[in-house]
Amino acid sequence: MKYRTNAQRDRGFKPSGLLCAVLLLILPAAQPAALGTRDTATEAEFSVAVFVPGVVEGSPTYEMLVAGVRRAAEERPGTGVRVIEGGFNQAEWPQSMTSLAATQDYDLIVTSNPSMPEIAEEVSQSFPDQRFLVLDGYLAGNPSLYTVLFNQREQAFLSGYFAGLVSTSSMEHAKPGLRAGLLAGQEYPIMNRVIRPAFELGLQSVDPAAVLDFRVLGNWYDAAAATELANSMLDNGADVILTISGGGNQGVISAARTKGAYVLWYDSPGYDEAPGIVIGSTEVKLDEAAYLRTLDAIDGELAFGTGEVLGVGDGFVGFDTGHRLFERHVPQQVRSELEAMITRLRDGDLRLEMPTQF
Ligand code: RBF
Repeated sequence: MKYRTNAQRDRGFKPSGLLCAVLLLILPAAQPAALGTRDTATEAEFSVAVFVPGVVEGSPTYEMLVAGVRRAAEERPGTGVRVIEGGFNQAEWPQSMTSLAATQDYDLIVTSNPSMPEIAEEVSQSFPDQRFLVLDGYLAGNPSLYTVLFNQREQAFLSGYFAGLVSTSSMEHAKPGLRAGLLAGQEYPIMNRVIRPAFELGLQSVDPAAVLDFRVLGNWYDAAAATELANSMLDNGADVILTISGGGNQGVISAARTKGAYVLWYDSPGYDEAPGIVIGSTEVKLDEAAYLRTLDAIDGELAFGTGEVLGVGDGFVGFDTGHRLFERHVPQQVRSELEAMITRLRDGDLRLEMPTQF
């Protein structure tokens, strides 16, 4: 049972399975408003605020963030979680984070994306006792923060290598030559200096003459604009597109469906989004990292002041090669070449270090 009111918890409320089922049916109707309104956090023994810089739906990393923190809270009774969606206006995030810290209601604020360590650091100047756990970003040396960065160099390289194999394969929609697209929600240091070049390096490991068509959506939600950009990439000869654009990802799928092309998902397995179109998916275990580090924080064991980097060798970055749709739609030859590359990364035979300074 995920959501108990404080009153229910105080009475030692333990709903039966049947009651749970009934509550699950009526709760959404009884509480239709925003995620943040169901506030079980502030009177809990340990209170966690999850600040989502954007909206949860449609963004794989944010969906994993919320799931991971909730899982940790369920495992430590007495932990309250409140999820706050910060929306797409990035200029408002520092103020929203400041307001959260100013309440002094939360033992921990958890958030995720590469721009958030800096914002948390800024807030910590005014509220040094507030603790932050930031996923998908890096900052070491501030005693208020713990950060977890994923090796996106490895991740983007694997995606590019797979795109290259697909584009040069005998698969139905593969066109002659190697030309692949990458659609980014916006430009930011990790995108420009890590993801984009590593994706291109992956393509060129298959064919040195490979061409990358890089486009920027300019936001993390506009699916119609994403369709237009994807159409343009496909008209220019791309046959496979990696999309990292939040809600824009659905627009890329539409274009690929109409024109006959392939889409690569990035942060979590996306095969079920469009079987036969989304044919490859890297993944970061952001949910697992959020779960583990939130547990550590609840248990008083999180080493604030440090930043960690997790990659393929740690089991936190990978390519989902076990999915039935991957096995169904991708030829054996392509799958085994990809597996060989994953093994090289896992064994440290190929090293792609993740920079932490940008
Ligand atoms: N990724 C999303 O899927 N949805 C978002 O709303 C989103 N917003 C972001 C905002 C900023 C300022 C930055 C720097 C990145 C954002 N990302 C978003 C990208 C995300 O953090 C991550 O880099 C990518 O998902 C690749 O792992």
